[in-house]
Amino acid sequence: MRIDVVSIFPEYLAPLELSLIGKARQDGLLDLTVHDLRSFTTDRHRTVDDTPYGGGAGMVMKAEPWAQALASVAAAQPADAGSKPVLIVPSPAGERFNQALAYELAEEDQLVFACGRYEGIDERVIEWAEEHFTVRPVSLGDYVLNGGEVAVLAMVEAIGRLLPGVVGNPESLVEESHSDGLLEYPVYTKPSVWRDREVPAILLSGNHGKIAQWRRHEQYRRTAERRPDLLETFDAGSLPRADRTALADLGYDVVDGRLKRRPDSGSAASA
Ligand code: JD8
Repeated sequence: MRIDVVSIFPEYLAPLELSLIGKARQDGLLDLTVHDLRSFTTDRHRTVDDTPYGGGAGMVMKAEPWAQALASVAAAQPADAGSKPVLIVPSPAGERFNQALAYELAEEDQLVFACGRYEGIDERVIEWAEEHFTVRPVSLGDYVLNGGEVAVLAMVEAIGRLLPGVVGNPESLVEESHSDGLLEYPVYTKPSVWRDREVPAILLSGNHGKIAQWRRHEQYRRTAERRPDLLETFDAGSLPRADRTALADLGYDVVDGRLKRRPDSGSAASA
């Protein structure tokens, strides 16, 4: 996969030279280039912003440098590529980024990330970009950041780790939080007793079937307690009886392959 990032703070993306993503780049699994938007300005002051039409506080990012930068990146798309590159525009007004979108984007040949700053990018850039890209405004979450770089760091890591060969043991991707629609189970390591706190005995039993069942039930408990919204879309179509019993203990019944919370079931934490 090829990833291009455009930002006025290219050094903000330096963490992508480290750890798993950095190694993937060194190993040729990920071709990632960061571009300085100011390289695409033509005035002496390398101007990228101006005052907003209609008034209001702050500045807006000028359209022309963005068009020059994005056209330059789009041109780098290999000629044989079947589809337009995807342009991801981090924005508090975007669709929510989640694991499903990470998996979807990990299938693309090329991703381009446009890191806005100030009050945002002139909207005409987004309209113009539709001719050259599949444009996806994407939000990291329902809170306000000062620009798109933090979101790009998170998205590139979430997407990059899904690429073949990046994570040592692909099996570890299967059991992760959100990959199966649930939060992940708690993990423990040596010593088995730490400050008078013991590791759950089942994990020391060597009974792998029971351990897998305990971990799954812990996923249900944690998800019911911390992210009940995820249980609304969880596919409960083919659960073993023990799982249905564990969910019933948490106040959830399986109805037509979906989980339905019993009105009288109080909070999951008290289950
Ligand atoms: C891009 C400029 C700052 C946003 C005036 C504060 C993503 N989940 C998210 N929250 N915030 C962003 C985000 C914020 C950005 C830009 C992404 C470009 N800002 C602006 C509008 C209000 N300032 C984001 N992904």
